Amino acid sequence: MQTNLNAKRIAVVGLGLSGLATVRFLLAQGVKPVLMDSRSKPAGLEQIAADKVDGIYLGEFDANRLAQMDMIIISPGLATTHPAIRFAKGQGVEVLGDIELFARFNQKPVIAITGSNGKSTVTTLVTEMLRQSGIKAVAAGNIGLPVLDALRQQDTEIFVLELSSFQLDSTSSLQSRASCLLNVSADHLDRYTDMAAYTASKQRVYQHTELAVYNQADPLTYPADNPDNAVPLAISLDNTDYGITEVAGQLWLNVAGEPLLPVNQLAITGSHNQFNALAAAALALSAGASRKAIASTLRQFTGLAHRCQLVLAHNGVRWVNDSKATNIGATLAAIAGLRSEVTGKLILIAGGDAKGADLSELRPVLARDVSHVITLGQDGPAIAALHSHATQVKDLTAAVKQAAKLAKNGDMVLLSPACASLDMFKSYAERGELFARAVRELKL
Ligand code: UMA
Ligand code: ADP
Repeated sequence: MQTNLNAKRIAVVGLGLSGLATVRFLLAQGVKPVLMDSRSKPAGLEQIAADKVDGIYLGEFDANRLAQMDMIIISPGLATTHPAIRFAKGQGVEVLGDIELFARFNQKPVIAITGSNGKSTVTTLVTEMLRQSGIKAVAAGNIGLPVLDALRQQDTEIFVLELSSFQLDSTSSLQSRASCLLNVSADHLDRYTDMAAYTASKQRVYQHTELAVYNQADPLTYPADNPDNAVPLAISLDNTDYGITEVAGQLWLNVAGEPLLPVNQLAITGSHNQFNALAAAALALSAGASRKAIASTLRQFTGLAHRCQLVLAHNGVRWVNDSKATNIGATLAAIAGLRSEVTGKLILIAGGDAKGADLSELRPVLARDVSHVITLGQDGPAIAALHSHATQVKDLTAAVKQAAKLAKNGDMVLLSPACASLDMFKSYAERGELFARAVRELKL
């Protein structure tokens, strides 16, 4: 379904990475959009020549101006429930996101991946499995490359899209060869009214798909509504077709009912990553990847930066950067995956912006598996209150120094914040880099 954009008055609302890509796309289509951003100086605005567009409006959104549009293309960082957007919608203005626009112009097959955690890992794995099979695959969406920039790459054979709940909220006609909801755990509850609303948003990934890959161990991922009669495919570590099986006393990844490779040959660690590997294999296989390429990718891929990454082993202490753990589910997975590898104490550094989550879900695991918690950021005190050995510090450098005082031979210090970084850092990546630098300085 293509939309004729030319005769339309279009506003691009939000001028971040995806908003700017949308503007570039519209200009290439011969459309002169109106641009709006609630910030007074959105970074990157200088990339747009003011005379090429139909006006740039910064600061509070003008609902009446929005209501004069035919179409609003809204950025994922802005809720579709924003009062000015809601008002315009009520006046009959069409509101959609960059993924929806992509869907209306894209002609290539799509694999769509969402979930509270593991999206980037699975998206990267699927893309690499396809590439190693000789298929020109491009990863785009929440992983970083805006989909409308990706659309310009003419020789792409398949798009592997990482989709956030925010992106799914403003998408309605994306067709996919296969899609996957990896897991649902509390996240973004500062934007959704409750878990049911957040889950419903994640479930949208199954809307128009041929193969619905879900997590058998997580009922919230079961395709609830299946309008296009998608084939459901269950994945879990104890599933017989896509799971872990024993072959001659050794554990193997079983893919489509046949052993693919021994678990100890996987380059990524932790049971959550075994699940990610199985989900990626199912998705890649559905898009034509070979079993050989799937196995070789899984042998080579050592994981993305800032996800349970070993920064330093020094004086018998291992320092692990899991800065990408921006919600409780990710931190629980990191602790579950790493605890058995630690002979001594596990010291956790956590805290930041919890995005409205109920942090008390961490309490039993902290009590059982973590010896000391060092907390920082706006929701640090709430985490500190969950543990009898907790220290609140002013910043990450102080956290590393405090951990160095506590850690002994055999211990692990894990940065896995269970919170977004934005109260103290530009991004989770900046937080992880600062942690790694502070840790390496301990050796000097
Ligand atoms: N903002 C305003 N006013 C505006 C527009 C945006 O204050 O008028 C704020 C937003 O609230 C947000 C920030 O600016 O804090 C960026 O928002 P955006 O919608 O402009 O974001 P983009 O730069 O376009 O980046 C988005 C995704 N970001 C979000 O959804 C918040 C990126 O995912 C994605 O890589 C990019 O599009 C390309 O597709 C990042 C992310 O944090 C990694 N995603 C969240 C997550 O993974 O938890 C959902
Ligand atoms: P996302 O893109 O969804 O944020 P990532 O692959 O970047 O996911 O991983 C983010 C965090 O979630 C990391 O801290 C990682 O250790 C954890 N994680 C990865 N896969 C899973 C999973 N399947 N279940 C729970 N946690 C996971």
